[in-house]
Amino acid sequence: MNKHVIPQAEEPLKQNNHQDNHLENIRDFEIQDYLRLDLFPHFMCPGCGHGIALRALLWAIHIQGIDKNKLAIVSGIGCSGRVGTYIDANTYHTTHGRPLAFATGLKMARPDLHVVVITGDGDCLAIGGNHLIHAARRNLDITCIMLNNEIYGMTGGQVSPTTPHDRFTTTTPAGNIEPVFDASRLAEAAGAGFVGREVTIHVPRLRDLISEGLDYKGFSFIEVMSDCTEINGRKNDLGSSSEMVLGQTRNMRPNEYDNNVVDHPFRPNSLNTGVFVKSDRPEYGASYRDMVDGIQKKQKGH
Ligand SMILES: Cc1ncc(C[n+]2csc(CCOP(=O)(O)OP(=O)(O)O)c2C)c(N)n1
Ligand code: SF4
Ligand SMILES: [Mg+2]
Repeated sequence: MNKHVIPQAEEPLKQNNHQDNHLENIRDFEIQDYLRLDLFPHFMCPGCGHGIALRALLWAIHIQGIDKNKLAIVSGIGCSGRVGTYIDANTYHTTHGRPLAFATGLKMARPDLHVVVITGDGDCLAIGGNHLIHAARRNLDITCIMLNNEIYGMTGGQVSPTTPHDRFTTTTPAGNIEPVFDASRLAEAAGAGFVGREVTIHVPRLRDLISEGLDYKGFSFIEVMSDCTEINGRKNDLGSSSEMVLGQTRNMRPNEYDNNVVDHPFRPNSLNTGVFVKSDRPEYGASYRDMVDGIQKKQKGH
């Protein structure tokens, strides 16, 4: 497709008929159909979890049967943000911390597009934290994929709001003493209609979580526990990339085991996985359009 042309506005999105061919779509997924292969080789370090998350996202897009001409990927700055530029769709690589603000404008102007934000823990929770809170509060129909590698990867490994206690970073040379921000609980408290978390080691579970988030009509926040092998891993002796990915299973507990999780200081029972919230809150774009319709009818004297 021509990546520079954004199609004209049409009716707001309608439900996909994806349910019927769900299984077929799982099987016939070919990742290269969704990538800008002319940009390869990509920038990611070997073993980086962001690549696994990208695969899961593209697979979910395929399962949902989303037309690439109707897909807008909005990303911020960071290794996470650069991931979006490899997707063969309408891509919008914005400024650090602001992809949700750009995505909000885009979705309001073009309700016919599926708008997906790819952001990082620094991008979304530090400089962009305010935008996350308000995007969740409004419940506009955007899917936000936050790649949480617990570090500022792109800029060489500074501490982020999700860096675990005692972790060494370039800005915490004696170990991090700040408590950890729980992004999913923050999004939930702010009102996000759909919230879920998954690890990259379980690709089918991650794919299905993202797929459910894409299908949700409202603000869906999906926290992907990713790994920065090169910076975070090396500095903290976390082992090879496969050891880091396997380590995710030690820290995570599926949601259904909620009553049986092992407490961990600064991560008390909170890093479970699965769908945490799926509500029927009104979607902001639809409410806004209804309001405008009402005003216009009144002005016309109906
Ligand atoms: C306004 C502004 N401030 C700071 C930066 C520098 N900067 C670029 S990426 C980044 C952090 C990225 O971390 P994260 O969002 O977690 O993404 P990751 O690289 O870990 O995937 C920072 C601070 C910038 N580009 N713009
Ligand atoms: S620096 Fe870290 S986050 Fe960035 S590509 Fe390398 S491993 Fe991934
Ligand atoms: Mg990060």
